[in-house]
Amino acid sequence: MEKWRRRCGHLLGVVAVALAAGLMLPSGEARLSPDYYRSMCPDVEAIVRAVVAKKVKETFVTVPATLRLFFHDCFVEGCDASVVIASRDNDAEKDAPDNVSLAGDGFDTVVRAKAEVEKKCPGVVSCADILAIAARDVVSMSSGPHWTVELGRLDGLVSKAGNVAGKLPGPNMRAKDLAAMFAKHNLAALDMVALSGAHTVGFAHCTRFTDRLYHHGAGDGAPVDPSYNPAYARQLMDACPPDVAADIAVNMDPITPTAFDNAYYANLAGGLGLFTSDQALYSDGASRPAVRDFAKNQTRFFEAFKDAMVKLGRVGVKTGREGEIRRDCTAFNE
Ligand code: HEM
Ligand SMILES: *[C@@H]1O[C@H](CO)[C@@H](O)[C@H](O)[C@H]1NC(C)=O
Ligand SMILES: CC(=O)N[C@H]1CO[C@H](CO)[C@@H](O)[C@@H]1O
Repeated sequence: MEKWRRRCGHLLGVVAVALAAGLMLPSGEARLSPDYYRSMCPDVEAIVRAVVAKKVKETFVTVPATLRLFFHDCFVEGCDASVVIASRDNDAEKDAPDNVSLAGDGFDTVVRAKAEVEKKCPGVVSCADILAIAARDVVSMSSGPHWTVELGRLDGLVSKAGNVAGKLPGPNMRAKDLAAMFAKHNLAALDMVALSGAHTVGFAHCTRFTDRLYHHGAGDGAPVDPSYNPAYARQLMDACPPDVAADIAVNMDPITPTAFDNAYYANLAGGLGLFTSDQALYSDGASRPAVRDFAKNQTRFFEAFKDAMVKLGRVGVKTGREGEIRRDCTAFNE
């Protein structure tokens, strides 16, 4: 509240109303608006969309890479493009072990979109907002839902590899622990289940799940996680032998890997969840009804996903002195 007040202090006429709104809404929410750039950069969404479309055409990886980059950005320091910062000493957020191989195409999308936006409206659109728009666009460009993106985030002033540990979910987490982690960001269990549906596109490196194939229940004579569909487990073992190279990856959705659809949820019911954290959404009785519902009705998955993405985009939004409009998305100003 103190920072809110400092920022709005000069707007004496509206400060009372703003404070009242600020009291009623969770932090961050009151400051974002779909019309934020209406006067400063009215074409920002069209500019970003054109860059994203071109990039998706070049490589599909743009879709999962950009979507995941947005998620990781928001969960560490809030949605403030802190994950985009490149550091000379390899100690920025993106260098943390937990960045778990964020694909370069997500970063490239933001950098290219920023370059185009700067040509039209220099110095007014944040990298955090560009990433939020691009994450929406890649979903709708892979036949997923489209939603209105709230704008007005500033770019953060902090990006440290050391701040990442414990903030991002791991592939071996249980549903209960995932829900607890998402709850810290005002995301309900249902939002967590819906957002996990992002695993309907993209790739995962073998090393992220081979423990389920070769080391499950060490020494009990049943090394394959029994919650895997046996045929799927064999397919994964073919793709990812025990001595697999670190850079080998598989599709996360083995059925429709490049379509943003609800196949992910039907997969879970059939034992085709790649990670423990995916399969857990079905094996846990608390989240199973939502998985079943999304598997049955794609419209309901899309509605829940849109709502959850808007809520994700409100996490830890920076305003006033907490942030800046970066000139170069990969570096702090000055
Ligand atoms: C619920 C907890 C989650 C866990 C445990 C998790 C974990 C992971 C892991 C381990 C990978 C594989 C990374 C690699 O091997 O390169 C991955 C990939 C991915 N995740 Fe998640 N994730 C979660 C939630 C989310 C959310 C909320 C989103 C976005 C809304 C998301 C989007 C993606 C995408 C699109 C990929 C594919 C990336 C690519 O192909 O480059 N994930 N996730
Ligand atoms: C799917 O859900 C939507 C929204 O709740 C509903 O309008 C629609 O009738 C449902 N479709 C089916 C086939 O149940
Ligand atoms: C895209 C990116 O910067 N990935 C980095 C993630 O962190 C590892 C170290 O843990 C780096 O080697 C990667 O370059």
